[in-house]
Amino acid sequence: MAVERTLSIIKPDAVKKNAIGAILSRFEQAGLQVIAARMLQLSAADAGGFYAVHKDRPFYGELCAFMSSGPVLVSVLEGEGAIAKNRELMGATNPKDAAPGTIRADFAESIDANAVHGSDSAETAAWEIAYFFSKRELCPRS
Ligand code: RTP
Ligand code: MG
Repeated sequence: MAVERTLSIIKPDAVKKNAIGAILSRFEQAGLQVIAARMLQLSAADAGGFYAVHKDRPFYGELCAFMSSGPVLVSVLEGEGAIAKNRELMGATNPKDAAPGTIRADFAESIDANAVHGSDSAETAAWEIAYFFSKRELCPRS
């Protein structure tokens, strides 16, 4: 399987719960490496740009308000099949549907406050990584 990179966000609800370390540990235990990370407070415009793909969806306004409601941790995860592996670790979008042992099953409150974001394709991952990080901020091990 190819080595990939994916963009992860630990969302405001999980940051408020002090779960950053617990969530990053799950990525590392699954063989993914954190090759970039930054804590930041998104503005509503930052969140709106990031989730522009959803701009016509009914939940867009709430999503942008939630994502800018408190600090987040954005990171880049690298590893074999990183995009699908991260989505698997995250679990379903709605925590009610998330498999036991997934991050959303264990840390998410609701479909809105669902603890984590992960890129959904290689194309999206490249765009999302560039939204937050410059090339020189990516620190692969080799
Ligand atoms: P994410 O982009 O945050 O990783 O989540 P996802 O791929 O699992 O879900 P996506 O369809 O991309 O939706 C982005 C975020 O919007 C909120 N959402 N609300 N009320 C609703 O029906 C609804 N659907 C989606 C969720 O917080 C989701 O994570
Ligand atoms: Mg998505």
